[in-house]
Amino acid sequence: MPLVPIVTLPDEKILRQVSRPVASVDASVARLWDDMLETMYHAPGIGLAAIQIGVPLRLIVIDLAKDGEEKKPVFLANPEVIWASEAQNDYEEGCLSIPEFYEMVTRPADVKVRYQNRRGEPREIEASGLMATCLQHEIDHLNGVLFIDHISRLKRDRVLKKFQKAQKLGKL
Ligand code: GNR
Ligand code: NI
Repeated sequence: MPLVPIVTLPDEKILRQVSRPVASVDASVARLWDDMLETMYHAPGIGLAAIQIGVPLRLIVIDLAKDGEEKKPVFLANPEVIWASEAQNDYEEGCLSIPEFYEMVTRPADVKVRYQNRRGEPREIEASGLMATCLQHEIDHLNGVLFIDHISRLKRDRVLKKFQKAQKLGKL
């Protein structure tokens, strides 16, 4: 199973795309999920959206297992937030598409997400804590939204500029 390069800033042409739903969870989707999972584990990261490897489909993988714990990957197709709590939570977020940048983000503390699993069956998951944050972060990716869109404009513009400059200097 191949490791796939992760798309990073300043490549907003890819990262800002709105991904399209998968019509059916078939063998090609399973293969893509497996490539995403391997790429995510290698990075390492706790979640990955297909657009981060350049594929504009509404597919996510998440695995919150810590180093040395048994892996428990979750595969989600066409995920939708169907409920979000009023209560908010702050979490210091990072993103494999924005390497080495971390900032506090406020989001709903608890969410309910509807999706299709690896067999194409409809499922719902109610999540809190890091899982709730990660689900929202990944679903944002499917809509072309990055976590820096949830921080101040000053900080966002600063990080965008940094990546644009790094590319111009041949450092990306
Ligand atoms: O690996 C990741 N860690 C993380 C930490 C806090 C909030 C969100 C995340 S997701 C990120 C991987 C990633 O970029 N997924 O899109
Ligand atoms: Ni991300």
